[in-house]
Amino acid sequence: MKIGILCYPTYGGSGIVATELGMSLANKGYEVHFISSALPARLDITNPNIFFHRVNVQTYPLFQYQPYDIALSSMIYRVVNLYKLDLLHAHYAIPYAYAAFTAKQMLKEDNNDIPLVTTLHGTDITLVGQHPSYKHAVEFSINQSDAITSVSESLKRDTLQFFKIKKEIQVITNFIDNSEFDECNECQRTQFANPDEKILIHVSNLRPVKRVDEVLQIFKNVEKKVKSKLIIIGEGPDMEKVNQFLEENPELISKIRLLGKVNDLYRILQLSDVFLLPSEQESFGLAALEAMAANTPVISSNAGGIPEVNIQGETGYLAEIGNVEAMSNYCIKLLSNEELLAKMKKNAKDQAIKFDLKNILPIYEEMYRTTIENF
Ligand code: GMT
Repeated sequence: MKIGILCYPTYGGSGIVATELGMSLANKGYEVHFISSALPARLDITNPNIFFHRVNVQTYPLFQYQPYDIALSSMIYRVVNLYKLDLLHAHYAIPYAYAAFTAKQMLKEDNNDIPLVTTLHGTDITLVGQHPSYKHAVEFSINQSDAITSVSESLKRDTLQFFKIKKEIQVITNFIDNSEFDECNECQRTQFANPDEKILIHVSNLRPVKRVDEVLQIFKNVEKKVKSKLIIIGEGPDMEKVNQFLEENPELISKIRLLGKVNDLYRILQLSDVFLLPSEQESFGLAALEAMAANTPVISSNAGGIPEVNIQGETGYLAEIGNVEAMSNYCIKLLSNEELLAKMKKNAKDQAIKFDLKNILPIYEEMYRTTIENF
């Protein structure tokens, strides 16, 4: 089977899921074509079954906004024709499902239409997609897809609540490849903390929805009771809030490490004792699942799909969005009790194993097969 994957190339969760899915399919012998504005961050282009097609946007001074979506649909049309693809898989309605619909119209002119699967990841539904500038186009392109999947039950409910969807939405949860988290003998905790200190970690693109100010406040509360360090991984607009916090709390400067974007994320997660995710919105929380796969329990808000991943009192603790005090207290409770921490680390790993790639990949393959059969 030849599959075209349309995705964002960034470190964001949707790009990671699309890339990991495509690479796993390629390893099983599928021919996988990535169409994106840049090489996806984790894509192994040396795999002979993987192809990458960069969307080529012509910049022209006449245009205030360069027409990316037109270039994208033209590229989809060309790749389907040239490589005789069997199926397109769009990760995000905006702009991927929308551009794929346009490409399909062009392909129909050549009697070469192709089935389209759209996977909803969250921001296109719960945040950007609801804006009147996009809403109708998002709803339209979801309805024009031949199959629709959502990464959590919560996101499916939100989609049905906010849009008039005429087709069944299949929940196929995000996944993790636990084999990438094998025992890390070279992990050096001492690089980040003294032996008597605990390590808290937060990983995100530091958008306002991630509430990094609460991460910092939780750490400030915890640090008063438990000797600890905080690692923040990622870059984004709220880095300014981090810098402001450090200015206001200079005594914490030596206790907070800002690592930016890192390549060895999994290794650093394996050194950590607790992952903080106080998000305001999270369709799934892939970052939490990655932490659990690294044996790291999660203290989070109960936003969106997080409770489907992080189980209260088992793999970590959850509190209402914005309840910094509760999240801080849970953190102190967990980090002050070695027995509890060890138990939760094990539970977190067991939960990650339930979401293993081995269990989820066959569901995607079956969905592709039935979508093509019913087309
Ligand atoms: O929120 C992010 O960090 C990025 C965002 C994206 O668009 O890639 O992530 C969304 O998709 C991920 C993969 O399905 C989910 O794990 C995240 O929860 C979801 N983010 C939101 O819903 C805010």
